[in-house]
Amino acid sequence: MDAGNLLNLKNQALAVISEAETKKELSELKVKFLGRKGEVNQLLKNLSDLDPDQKAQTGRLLNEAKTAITQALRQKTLKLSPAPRDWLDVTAPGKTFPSGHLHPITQAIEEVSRIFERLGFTRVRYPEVDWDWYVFEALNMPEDHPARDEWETIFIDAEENKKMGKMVLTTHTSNGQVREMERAGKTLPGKTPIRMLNIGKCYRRQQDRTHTVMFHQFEGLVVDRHIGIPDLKGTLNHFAREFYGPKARSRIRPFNFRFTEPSFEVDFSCVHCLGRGCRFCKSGWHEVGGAGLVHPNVLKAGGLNPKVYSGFAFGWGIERCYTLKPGLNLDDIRLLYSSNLEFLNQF
Ligand code: FA5
Repeated sequence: MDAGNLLNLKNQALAVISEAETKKELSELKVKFLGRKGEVNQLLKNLSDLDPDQKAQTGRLLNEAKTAITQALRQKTLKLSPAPRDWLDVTAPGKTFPSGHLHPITQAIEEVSRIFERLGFTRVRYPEVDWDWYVFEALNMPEDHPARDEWETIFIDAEENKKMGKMVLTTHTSNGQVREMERAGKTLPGKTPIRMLNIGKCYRRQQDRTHTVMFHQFEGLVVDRHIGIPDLKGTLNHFAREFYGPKARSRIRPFNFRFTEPSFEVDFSCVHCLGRGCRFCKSGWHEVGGAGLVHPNVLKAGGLNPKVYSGFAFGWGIERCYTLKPGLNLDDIRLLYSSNLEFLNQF
């Protein structure tokens, strides 16, 4: 065995390996050249017959041939293996793009509007920066009347108007009452009735778990001939059932507002215990706002004759009404305006 024979063996092996077309052929070639009784091993066994110089040189050449054949076999095996294809699962759900949603209070405003629209109320919006006249004076709260103190008003640094007084950020949506009477008087002379739903932002200098500086109210105003407390009570109960569920009820308690007579505080039954009293509500009821029959002085300020017309009005906080819904149990309304997406994404 000389170096030339070894080179031949190596070249012959590399040639047939490169021409092999199947994996089966390759495994046969592996046995033929590298197997226990294969050609390379046969030659290795014969090494002991050689003299020491030849032994070293032939051994090195044999190892080189063995390495080259092994590598050629590995490469050709890879070539004959089918390339892994990109996996496409046509049944997998598609990728959805994140999309936003309406703020929970906007959703609540929509829901409240739908409930009253079905009763024939028309949604309106009146200024959120308004004259003292519409916010207080026309509502039977003359300047310096102590009742004004409860409204923790934010005043605008603007020129005063002789008749209308100072400008304020509206403390309640009741500013829409006289504005609506004026509008109805102009556009429907002699044809009042009014069924108004005024929803807007309100502002007061208050901030704690149940109060925010900016909040929303919705104001209902109905004016017609022969409107009385049963009309108010029926409307309250209808809203309670539609907004909180068929078993919900409303309750009115005597109170004092300058612009309604008589005046009431309005409660809705607790959604958890339906008025029996539980850990969540204590008394069975939650207060949401005020209501009453429109005061004759307010009708007069709106240009309507109190001997002909009567009406009822109510005004509630949207945040307050919304947080009493079943399953919400939100004990700090400031979270609604915290821009905390982890919280808001739940709605
Ligand atoms: C009023 O604002 C009257 N205008 C309601 C009214 C209308 C009475 C028509 C009669 C006829 P009051 O100040 O109680 O009333 O506020 C009503 C509701 O607004 C409260 O019960 C509460 O739900 C909500 N509210 C008041 N202040 C805040 C505040 N700072 N943050 C959040 N909600 C508030």
